[in-house]
Amino acid sequence: MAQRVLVLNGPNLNMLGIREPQTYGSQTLADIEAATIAEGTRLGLVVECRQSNHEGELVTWIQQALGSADAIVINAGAYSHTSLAIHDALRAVALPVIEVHLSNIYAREAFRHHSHISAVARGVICGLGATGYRLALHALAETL
Ligand code: CA2
Repeated sequence: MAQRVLVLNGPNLNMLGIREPQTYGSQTLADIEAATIAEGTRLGLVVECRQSNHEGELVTWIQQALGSADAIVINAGAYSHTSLAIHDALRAVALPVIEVHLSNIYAREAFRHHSHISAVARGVICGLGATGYRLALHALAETL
């Protein structure tokens, strides 16, 4: 049976392609999601993409992934640096997680250098723009 991957994007990522193209690129979130789903299809994965500006909603979706997804790709946006709740939810469901950031968080402000997601992630991809989501699917396709 095809492996199912839940791709989660956190706060403000719905603004992609509208503001700050120098930092986050010119593609919209819809563009990135379509390319990610298409790559998943090529790899034999069923990909579902969701975005929320709300920490609790992301936590709920992570909990619901138990039984409905085989792996999670997550760009939790600024919650990566602040959210123990998302860390705890990812730890609780114990699914393979790949953390993605569009920008290179280590080349930016010091407050972006630590992510609470990384400790519960199988791998972390940052600084490669939208390509990072597709690379995350390749990593999962090889290991799931
Ligand atoms: O590089 C990433 O993917 C980030 O997760 C993006 C977050 C940031 O807080 C993290 O440190 C790194 C911010 C997402 C904001 O997205 C925007 C997109 C367009 C315009 C404004 C914000």
